[in-house]
Amino acid sequence: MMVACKKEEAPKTAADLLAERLESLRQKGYMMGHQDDPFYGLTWEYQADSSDVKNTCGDYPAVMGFDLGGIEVDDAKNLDSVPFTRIHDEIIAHHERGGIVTISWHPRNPKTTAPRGGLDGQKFPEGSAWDVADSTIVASILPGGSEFEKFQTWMKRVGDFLLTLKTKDGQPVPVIFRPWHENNGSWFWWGQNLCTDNEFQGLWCMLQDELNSRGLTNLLWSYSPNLDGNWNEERFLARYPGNERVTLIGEDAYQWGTEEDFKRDLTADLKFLSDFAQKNGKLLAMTECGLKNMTDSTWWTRVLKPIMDQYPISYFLLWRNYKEEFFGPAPNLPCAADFRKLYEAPNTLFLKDIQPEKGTTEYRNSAIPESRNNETTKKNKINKKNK
Ligand code: BMA
Repeated sequence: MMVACKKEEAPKTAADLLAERLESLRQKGYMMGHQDDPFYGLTWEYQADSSDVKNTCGDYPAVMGFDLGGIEVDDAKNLDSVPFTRIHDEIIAHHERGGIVTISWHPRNPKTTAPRGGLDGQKFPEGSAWDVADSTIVASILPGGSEFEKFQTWMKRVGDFLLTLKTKDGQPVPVIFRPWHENNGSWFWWGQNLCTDNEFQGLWCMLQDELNSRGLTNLLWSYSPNLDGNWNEERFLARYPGNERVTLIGEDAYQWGTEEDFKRDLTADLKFLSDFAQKNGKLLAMTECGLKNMTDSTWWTRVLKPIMDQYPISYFLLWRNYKEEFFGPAPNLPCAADFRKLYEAPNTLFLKDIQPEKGTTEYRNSAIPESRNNETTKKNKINKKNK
């Protein structure tokens, strides 16, 4: 007798479930994100449960961004002086409260960093990710290069850290992982003029293969060049690692120059990226963005939002609130009112907006506290949305 043999489907990984969650949340709107949100703000640092976003609008960002720069040389703190133990704990805390985590990595320059690593918090440029004096760095860490062995150790340390991102019951925390960003600019040692297209793709694959070999199936890989203004398929594909290696595409888009230039470039780019994402089945995001020090207090709702509203982005991530250089809100800043307007908009999603509704799929490993679900339904903007 012939027995029909049903092909076993591979079980969904934490990254697959995160991709599904992002896809489904996109139907509600786009999420607000903030780099280094729980560590420090404009007037405080390292206070439990504080956040400039929460202190301004009453809710945490849906997405929090963290950076691993420094882990490669075994530093105790990252390049922005945040202890890795703290980064570890806050990543898990944000996941446990139902939030989404994204991680970037600004590794030191493998050729010029001090032999035994660097000093915690070492900054620009010598030895850092921004040290671009030598344009052979990527070549030097690929197989056969002089720094190959060293970089293997560096990647191993990244893997070691990522493997510690587990919930209390041992489940891996899903992470949007975004290495080698802004690679179409030439300010990082992996940038446009610092390596060939082949070398860049070799670099991407080397890291991805290494982390895959560690069993890190919780990483959702994100490819994010910088604001360009001139994308076309040929230029974009030149360094794109390939559809099978990327789940989310996006770009880092700051307004450094005039508002007109920014609006024109961002509109052109999001048109290109959203078409590409749709054609290739990718998620889309503004992986970093902002206006330095919010010199225009209505920038979010007047400049950024009308553009974001037109494209199917999953989230936008404002960069960190550091004293000399901030991109997010804080309660006493002139931009606070505009941020609250952004928060009240029906299509912007904060932490409470992304909690699964009762009786629907659980995206997380741990249950959501009842009270938080109730809070969600009470919130004005949600009621507005349900009308
Ligand atoms: C840059 C600046 C730096 C910081 C780096 C990594 O854009 O904010 O001060 O060290 O990002 O977070």
